[in-house]
Amino acid sequence: MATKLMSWSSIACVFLVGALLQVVYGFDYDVGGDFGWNVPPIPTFFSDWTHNKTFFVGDKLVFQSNSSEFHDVAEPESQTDFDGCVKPGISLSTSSAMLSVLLDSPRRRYFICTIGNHCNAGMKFTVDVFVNPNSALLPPPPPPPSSASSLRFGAVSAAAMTGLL
Ligand SMILES: [Cu+2]
Repeated sequence: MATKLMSWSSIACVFLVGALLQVVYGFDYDVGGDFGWNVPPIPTFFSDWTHNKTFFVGDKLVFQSNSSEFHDVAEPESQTDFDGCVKPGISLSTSSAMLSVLLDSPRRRYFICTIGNHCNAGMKFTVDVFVNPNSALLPPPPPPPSSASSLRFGAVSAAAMTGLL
């Protein structure tokens, strides 16, 4: 019984530390899960993959392809280019089997593969990157009300008290 309780609390502890680390250091997402960054079985495969995920600043997208397939990763700058599978001037990666992309700011980003017809076949997805509400990197809260207004409040309450007395 005691050991069981202890193991459960250890698991909870590991989970909590994990969650904390995720907040501080971000989370690495393997794009496409176990399937990886390859030509998908259905065109909506990668948008389906993003569907139940919330991406935060500090998270990383890890693109990994099968060694038997050749892919790249490129970032169109607009929805129109993304929709049309328009190849941007610069690809993030042209040949490496693995690429890690840091989600560095809160904005929408578009990713496609520009090789052959892969983008039209479904090697494309968007991510909306949010500021993590639990992040320690949040900007400091606004300063407290100025001392002038609290002095005024003090004077008013002093006057009110004098009136009451
Ligand atoms: Cu490809």
